[in-house]
Amino acid sequence: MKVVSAEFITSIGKIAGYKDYGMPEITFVGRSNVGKSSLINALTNNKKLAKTSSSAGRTRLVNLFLINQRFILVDLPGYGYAKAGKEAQKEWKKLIDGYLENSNQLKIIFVLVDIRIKPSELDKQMLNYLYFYNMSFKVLATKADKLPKSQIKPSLHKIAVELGLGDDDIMPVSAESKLGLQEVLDFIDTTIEYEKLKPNTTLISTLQLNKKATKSNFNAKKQKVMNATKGTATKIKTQANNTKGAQKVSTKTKHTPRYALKNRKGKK
Ligand SMILES: Nc1nc2c(ncn2[C@@H]2O[C@H](COP(=O)(O)OP(=O)(O)OP(=O)(O)O)[C@@H](O)[C@H]2O)c(=O)[nH]1
Ligand SMILES: [Mg+2]
Repeated sequence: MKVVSAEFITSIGKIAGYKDYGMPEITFVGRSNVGKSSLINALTNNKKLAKTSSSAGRTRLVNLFLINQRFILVDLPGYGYAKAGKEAQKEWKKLIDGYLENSNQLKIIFVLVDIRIKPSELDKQMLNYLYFYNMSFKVLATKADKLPKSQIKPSLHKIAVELGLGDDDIMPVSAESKLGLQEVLDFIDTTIEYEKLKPNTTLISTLQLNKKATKSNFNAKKQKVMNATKGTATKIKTQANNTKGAQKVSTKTKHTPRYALKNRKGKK
């Protein structure tokens, strides 16, 4: 399968906000910082789709992305980020569990583990949970580019033993080197019978309407700023022209939008 389009649908902060879009969902779980959001970006070839960070705890909401107008990739917050504090961890757990319990569209769960790190108790608990509820999953060993080629197989074996799986149940992937990405897409393809899926026209037109609305809001804001600064620019121009020996002021005076000034000031 080839990804030809990827768009952000929505973020959910409370599971009550979860909505069934009537399309297959493919979901990424794993400890914080393991590379879930980066993998979604690499699969869709769009570095800006999901927010990533070198520090753990970046994704705090359930984020949904519409792919090829036919299925949804779901980016979940990570688990096991101790520094986030007990309250935040509890909230994220509620959100992850709530999503797994509530989604009727969940077709595959990709459980991500770092290829260099022994799977944690939380990874094992996640797998037990998925076994218990008979959910389809596949383990992906991330950041494979961080290991020399010769160490990939032995590392996969160690992870498999730790998780009680066969070596073939784990696929190595890398958002950096792109290793395994086509295999992941093909796996999604065969599991959801991609060819048989029809585009969800209601969702697509809602997203297009939202996009248009955002664009026109932006244009209206821009116009307002231009109008507000117009007077100032003319005044400066007149003052400059009135000054003896003044250089000719270009009629293309650049306006600095007020919000840009505000932001810069705030950053100091
Ligand atoms: N070398 C390498 N680095 C990676 C790879 N995937 C992710 N990273 C890095 O790992 C860090 C965490 O990546 P994220 O994608 O934000 O991880 P996450 O699992 O979404 O983290 P949370 O949102 O906190 O749960 C970032 O610095 C990424 O650049 C990979 O395949 N190779
Ligand atoms: Mg993330």
